[in-house]
Amino acid sequence: MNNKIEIFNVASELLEKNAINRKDKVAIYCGNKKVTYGELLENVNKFANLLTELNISPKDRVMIHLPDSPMFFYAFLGSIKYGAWPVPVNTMLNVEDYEYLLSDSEARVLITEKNSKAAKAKTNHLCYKLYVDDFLPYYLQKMPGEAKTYPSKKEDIAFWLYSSGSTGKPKGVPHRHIDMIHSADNYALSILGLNQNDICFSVSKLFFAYGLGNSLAFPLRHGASVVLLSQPPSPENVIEIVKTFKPTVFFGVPTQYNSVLKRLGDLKENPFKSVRICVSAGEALPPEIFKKWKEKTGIEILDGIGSTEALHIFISNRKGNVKPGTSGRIVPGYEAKIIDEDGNEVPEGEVGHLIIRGESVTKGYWNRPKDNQEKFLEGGWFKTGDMYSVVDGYFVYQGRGDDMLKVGGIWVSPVEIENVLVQHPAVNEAAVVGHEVEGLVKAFGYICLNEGYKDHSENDSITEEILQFVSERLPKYKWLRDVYIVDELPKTATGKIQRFRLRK
Ligand code: 3UK
Repeated sequence: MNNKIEIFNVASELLEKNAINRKDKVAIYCGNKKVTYGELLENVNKFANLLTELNISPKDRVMIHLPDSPMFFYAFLGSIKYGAWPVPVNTMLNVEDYEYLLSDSEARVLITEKNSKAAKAKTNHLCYKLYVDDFLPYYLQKMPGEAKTYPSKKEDIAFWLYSSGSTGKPKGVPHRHIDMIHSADNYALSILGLNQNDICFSVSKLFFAYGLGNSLAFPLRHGASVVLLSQPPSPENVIEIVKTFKPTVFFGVPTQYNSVLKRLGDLKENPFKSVRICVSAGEALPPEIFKKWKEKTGIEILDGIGSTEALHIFISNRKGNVKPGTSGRIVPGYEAKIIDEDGNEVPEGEVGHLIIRGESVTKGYWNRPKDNQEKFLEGGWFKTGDMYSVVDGYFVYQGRGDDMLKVGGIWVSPVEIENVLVQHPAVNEAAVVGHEVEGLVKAFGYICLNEGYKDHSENDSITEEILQFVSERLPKYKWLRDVYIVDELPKTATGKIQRFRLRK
C-alpha cells in the first residue's frame, strides 16, 4: 500500500459494482419505464460527457429541478461523477425563489422542464437551461456511454441540498462523497437491514434529503431497486404504486400515513402486504397514527428523526422495539446530547437542545458565517434546533427551539407567510404559528387589522379574502389552515412578536 490519499467518488462507488454484479437487474421502475443497472451507468456517463461538452468545470453547480424520474438520477450522479456539484431543489417554489437559489449557488446549469417556474427564473450569470421535455434527451443520446471518473477524495464536497431557515433565505448544505455511504450503511443497513431483495418506495421526493437517501443512495448502495412516482403523492397515487410494484420498504411522512389511512378504510384488501418495513420522518409521528396503521396493515412504523444537515436519520426506532411517541434510540455512527442554554448536558428526563455528531453531518452552510457560528459547535457538534428529552435511551421530541414549522414534513417559515399577510391592505400586523390538528402541526395566522377595516372583524369575508390572498402568492404547502383576527399580538418589551404565546 502506498500512503497517497485514496480516490473516492460516490457516483462511481454506487454504480460500478452494480453494473458488474447485476447489470441486467432493474434499478429503477418509473411508470412503464424500467432502467437496469447497466443502463443507469451508461446514462450517467452520457450526462457526465454532456458536461464536458458544455465546458463545465469541476465544482460548478448543476441545479436539478425535476420530478422523481430516471433523469434525476442521470443528472445527479452524472454531475458527481464529473466532479461538478449537483444541487437538487424543491419543485414547488415560486419564480423568485428559483432566482434566489440560482444566484446563491451561482449554478452554471439548470435541468428542468420547459414550462416550469424554474425555467422562467432570470440569472445574472451564465447559465445553461436544459429542458428534459425538449433537447436534453436528444443531446444525451448522442454522447458516448463511457466516462472518466473525477478523482475526488472521500472528504471532498459531492453535492448540495438547500434547507429553509426561520428568518433568512434557504441555506446551501454541502455534503461530501462519504456522507451518503455513511447514512446508507449506518441507517439503511443497520436499522432497516436493506438488501438486494428490497424494492424501496418513498413518498418524499428525491430533492429532499429524506427522499434522496430513500430512493437513490440506499437502493444503489445495497443493490436493491426503487420505484419512483413522478406525480404528486396523493393517497390514490401512493396506494396504486404499492399495489402495482409491491415495494418491500415504504418511506412516508406522518401527514401521508394519515391520509393513506383514511383511504384504506374503504378498501377490503390490505395493499401493503408486500411491505416488510414502514419508515416515518420529517415530523413527529403521533402515537394514534402508529396504532391505527398497525391495526390496518399489521406493520409497525419506525419513526426516526433526520435532517438535511445530517443527510438522513440519526435517531430511530427499531423493528420489534418501537416506543410509539418517541423518535427511538441513536443510530450507530452518531452521537447525541441534550444540553441547556449554557451548553451543559441536562439530567435524564429533562428537556434541552438536541445536538448531534456523526460522519454524514455537513461541515457547515455555504457562505453563511453567522449561521455556522450559531449551529456548528466546537468538537463537530451540530445544533439541530429541536428540543428533546431522553428516557432509557429513547429520545422524546418536545418541539422546536425556534419558530420554524414542519407541515407535512416540509419546512414552513412563519416569517415568510407573515410577510405576505402584511402586504394585504387590511392587515396591520401578523403572526403565524403551528397548532395541532389530529396530532399534526398546521399553520394558522393571527392578524391585527388596520383602522378602517376593523368593522369587518364581525364577518368572515375579510378572513376568507386574506386566506385567498396568501394562497395566490405562496405554494400550496405554505397555505394557512385559518386566520384569526385579534386586537393585539403578544410582544416582548422590545416589540418582538412572541409566537410561542399564541401557540397555547
Ligand atoms: C424535524 C422531526 C420530530 C426536526 C429529514 C429524514 O426532515 C428531514 O430534514 P429537514 O432538514 O428537517 C429536519 C427537522 O425536521 N423532524 C424530522 N424528523 C422528525 N421531528 N420527529 C421526527 N421523526 O425539527 C428536524 O430538525 O427537512 C428526515 C431524513 C432526512 C431528512 N433530511
